[in-house]
Amino acid sequence: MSHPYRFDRAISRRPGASVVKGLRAGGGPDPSLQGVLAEHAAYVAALEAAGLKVTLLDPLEDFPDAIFVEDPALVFPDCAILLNPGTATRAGEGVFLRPTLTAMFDQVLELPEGHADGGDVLAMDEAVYIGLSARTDRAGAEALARLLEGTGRKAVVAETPPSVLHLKTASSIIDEETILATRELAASGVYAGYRVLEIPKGEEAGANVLRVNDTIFAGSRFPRILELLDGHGAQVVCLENSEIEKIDAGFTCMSLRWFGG
Ligand code: CIR
Repeated sequence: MSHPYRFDRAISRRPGASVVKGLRAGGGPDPSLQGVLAEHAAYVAALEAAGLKVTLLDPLEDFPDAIFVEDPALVFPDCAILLNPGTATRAGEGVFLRPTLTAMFDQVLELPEGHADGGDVLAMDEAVYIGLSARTDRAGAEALARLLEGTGRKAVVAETPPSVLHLKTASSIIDEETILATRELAASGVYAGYRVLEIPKGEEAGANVLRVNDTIFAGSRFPRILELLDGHGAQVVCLENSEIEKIDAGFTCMSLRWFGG
């Protein structure tokens, strides 16, 4: 079985100049290219500092959102799954990930129908949660659940609050037993059986944090989340994401991570 946060390998993609035209749900200005490049480089450096060997792919200028490699694919120690992102401008990204995944994984499965974004998938040891969202439809979620079940994993399809982009925009893995989630998502009961740390009111935008080995990457502008994680005994790595955030980036979405052994 996979482990929810022990990783030694990652794939990430360098931003190209077109990244400033990335999608954003709430409108707003373009991020600065220099800012995105600096924040992305710091993120990759933090993955390396956490002990991961990072394969850095070249920019894809035709796909402004291609740095979010977690959306077109899912990876586990024993297999990768090419998904089908639920927004037209991102539909072609998987083609450019396939050669890397084929080189690195014995088995590369493919979503046979529907749409699903990796941002809607939160993988714990006991179950893989798949959120229904504007990007992940029921046909895609159920097809993905069947694929996961075929690899011996349990899959749970869940509703995601309508206001959030992805399931992991509103929830993150903290440890084997603990999930950080917005109050709204916690109240849905999807994570029943886990300890749920609720996001302090007003800091919902910081709900996407990334547990990597002994550390948790979190946004520097969410002091109450930082305090909550600190109180939980987590070793927090504070990262600046004020520019990448303008195109709705979180920390989980900028890499694919797995334990290769
Ligand atoms: C998008 O809207 O697709 C990108 N601008 C942001 C994707 C972020 N991905 C994620 O949270 N998994």
